[in-house]
Amino acid sequence: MKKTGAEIFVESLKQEGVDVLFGIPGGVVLKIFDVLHQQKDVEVILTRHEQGAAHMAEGYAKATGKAGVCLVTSGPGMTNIVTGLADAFMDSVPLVAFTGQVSTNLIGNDAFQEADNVGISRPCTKHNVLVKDVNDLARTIKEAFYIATTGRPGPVLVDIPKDVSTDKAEFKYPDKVSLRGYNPTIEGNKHQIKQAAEEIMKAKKPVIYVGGGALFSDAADELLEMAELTQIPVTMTLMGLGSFPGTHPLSMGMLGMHGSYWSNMAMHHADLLIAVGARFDDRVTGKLSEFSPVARVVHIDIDPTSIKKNVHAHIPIVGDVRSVLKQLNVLLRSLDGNANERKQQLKPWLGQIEEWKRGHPFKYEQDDKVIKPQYVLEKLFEITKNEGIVATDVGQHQMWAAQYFKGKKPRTFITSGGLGTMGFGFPAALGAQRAYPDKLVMCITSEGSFQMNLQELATAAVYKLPVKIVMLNNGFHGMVRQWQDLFYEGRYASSDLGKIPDFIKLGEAYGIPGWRAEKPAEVESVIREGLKYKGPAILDFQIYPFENCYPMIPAGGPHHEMVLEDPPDLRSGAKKKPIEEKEGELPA
Ligand SMILES: Cc1ncc(C[n+]2csc(CCOP(=O)(O)OP(=O)(O)O)c2C)c(N)n1
Repeated sequence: MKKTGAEIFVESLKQEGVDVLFGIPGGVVLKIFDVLHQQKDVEVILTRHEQGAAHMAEGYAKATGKAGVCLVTSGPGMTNIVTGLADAFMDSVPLVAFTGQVSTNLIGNDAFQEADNVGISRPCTKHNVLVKDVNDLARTIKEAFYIATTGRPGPVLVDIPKDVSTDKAEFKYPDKVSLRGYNPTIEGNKHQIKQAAEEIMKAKKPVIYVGGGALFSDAADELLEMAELTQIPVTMTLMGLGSFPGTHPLSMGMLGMHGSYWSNMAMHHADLLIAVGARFDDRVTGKLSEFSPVARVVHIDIDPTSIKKNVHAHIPIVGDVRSVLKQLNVLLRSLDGNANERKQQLKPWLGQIEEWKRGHPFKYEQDDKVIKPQYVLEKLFEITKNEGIVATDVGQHQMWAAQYFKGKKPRTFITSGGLGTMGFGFPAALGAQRAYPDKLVMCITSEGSFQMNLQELATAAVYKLPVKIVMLNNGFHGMVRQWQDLFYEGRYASSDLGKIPDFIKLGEAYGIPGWRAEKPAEVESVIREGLKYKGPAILDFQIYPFENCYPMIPAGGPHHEMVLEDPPDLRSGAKKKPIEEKEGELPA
């Protein structure tokens, strides 16, 4: 029996094992929403903004490794997900976005709510396609999921005109996909892997530098094995956090602009870098001409276009990180005759790293008057025993979360790394919470970012998604204010947000309770109250507004020239403008 395009759409999602999609209806997708409404296998989460839907799908995907799915209407529905597509593209998130389109006979007519969805999304999707015939719909959906989740994952957009959703065709879901020209390499080249193993055993100052690719390929076990076999210290990018246990003795934590002193120094002095699923992003490399000046580079990545893009690789290995590390570990095991000898060989290097660490640990001063953001995060980490999933927004709070919340497990630190999208954190946390309803999910945010998607409080309330919103409220676009303090003589151009709105009252309007801490002594009880509450909750920490995030490599600077603390004139407060209470603003 023939089925409508809308029925084919829903059956195809079921075949892909999709249990939830995020979206908002509109004229051209009403038929699809109507069919979705009449079945129970695929839940529809109605968001309050399409951007929220796209980030929820990303959060779901980042937490599970499965494709996240969103469905929106044509025109403004589609343009509202562009930030989500670009975000997913930069962070290699498997996202399948379905957009409605005007009927095929109207395309190009400037019809109501017509937009060139394929044209607009071309530079920010891994693949996109307009379905012109209902007979192509099932195959196109199969291909979309395949492309989104294989190779280097990424967003795929499928544009479905209204008549395609109402026309009928026989439904047969293809068993497999065959795409000419798309064949991701999985196994690494044996010769190059042997070369890499030899370099690894020879190196005296090696560093394993891990990016998000290690998480996407689920390579945490293989990575741990390699590090322990070779005793090589591991540093992670923001996207790679969680791929290696942050509390492991070989972990150096995050590197880059706000990374640990010791990991950046190790990068600068290394004689060998083993880059694992990382892309040498500028926030990591700093000044390229002075980046790891003496190191030889082994670069493992599934995406051949990432290799040698920014930094020369002496031994390039194209392949799936997990498969390549498995191959490499077999060789390393056979080459490593004497583990003790290996430890002796690296002793001076590991000792040097320890010394850097002891000399310049992460530090902050907490008195009994004003709350420091780092203190809140340390307490939260201690109390939650590193059991939950954290999704962050973008700014200082994101960097502090990366430094102080040393995620132990893969897929528990969800953040917008590449695009740096403020407004990502809260919807992403909701997506992760939908994936794992019984896990503790926290959104670490600040008032600037949170206000970019706060409408999703309604989604949290309606679907009873118990995300804990941990707000490090400094009344500023804090990261912008930090740069203005350091590089613009303290002129706070458009970075002062003030104390508006009152987030506790805002939460009340949505039926979401909140707790506020204004003094350090209140921090612990606010965390405990919020965590005890069964539903979504807002924890509003009124933090010291002028705290700066260190270490910091000034943009374009080399790794060994980190700024470690406020310059003396800043610390004396000479350049700081007092916070004024403005008319119409709510009191702190
Ligand atoms: C959508 C978007 N707009 C602007 C920026 C530029 N930006 C980066 S950090 C930042 C300030 C973030 O402020 P807030 O969310 O309050 O976090 P804080 O730094 O105070 O912790 C801004 C405006 C961005 N990253 N994303």
